[in-house]
Amino acid sequence: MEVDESGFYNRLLDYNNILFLCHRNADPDAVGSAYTLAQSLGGAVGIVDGCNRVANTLIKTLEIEAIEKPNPSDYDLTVVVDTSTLAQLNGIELAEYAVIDHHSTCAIKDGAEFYLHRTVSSTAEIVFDILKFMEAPVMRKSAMALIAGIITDTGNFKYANPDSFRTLAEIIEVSGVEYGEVVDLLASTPQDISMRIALLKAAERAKVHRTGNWLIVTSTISSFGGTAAGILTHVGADVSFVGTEKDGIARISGRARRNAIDAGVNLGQILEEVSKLFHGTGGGHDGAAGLDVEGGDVQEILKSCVDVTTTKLQ
Ligand SMILES: [Mn+2]
Repeated sequence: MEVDESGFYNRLLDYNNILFLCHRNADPDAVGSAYTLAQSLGGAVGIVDGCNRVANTLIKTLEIEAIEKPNPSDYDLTVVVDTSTLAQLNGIELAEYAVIDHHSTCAIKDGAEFYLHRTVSSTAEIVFDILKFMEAPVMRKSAMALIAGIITDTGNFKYANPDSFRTLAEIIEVSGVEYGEVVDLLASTPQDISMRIALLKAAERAKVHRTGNWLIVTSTISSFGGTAAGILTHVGADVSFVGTEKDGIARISGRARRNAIDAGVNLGQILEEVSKLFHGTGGGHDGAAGLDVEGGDVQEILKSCVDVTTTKLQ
């Protein structure tokens, strides 16, 4: 059942013991949203399978308590946060669950008791709306976590819209947190050498596919696919796809520049479409998305990503 902010809050009041669960490789939007909900409504933050670098920095700096690999059956309700597919939860067994999400496609809501789904730029913005409805104070650490979620999910505001800025301004106003504090927190994330090597390899292996004046770039590395795809768009790609393969699972991260999005590229839809061709799962945002295929051939999937994207750019 679909609910709005007030419905979401009211339904949560029926449960005592709630787990706010983040997708695997949790990002600041997932962690910040789960943490703020847990603080304001009571409950625990769960991490299904690790965090990305920036989210780890957030957890350390704000001293956020998170349970690694929790068992949903230990809770009355699991609230799946910032997650659009069950695959992003590594197929974990969910008992009774609710969903709060902002991705353009959200398959996981189908099995939920209730869900709050808005296609805004971050889950953090929806969470802030819930706090407003509750007339709950926005505590300092929650405010920092929500702002971090907005900054990272909008790609440093590259994919932001007026509402992202408006919500950011409101959070700053009601919490007293300074924007620069959060920027400093995010900038303190260490860049480790294995990541820098991986990114340089992605650049070295880049293949350029030209269609008209559009450049679609593909590459492969062993990890940091999302970061690498972002870097490729910074150095000239309009759309980039980076494939990684681990434990028999082929994973593609895609990124698109604003001009490609304006020309009709929606990576969330494209990667969902391609994932279906290979019996996998995929989705995300216009400008940043991913897919997963068990036992898939990375090169074949990358080719399909380029083909489908090319048809959108005709
Ligand atoms: Mn998000």
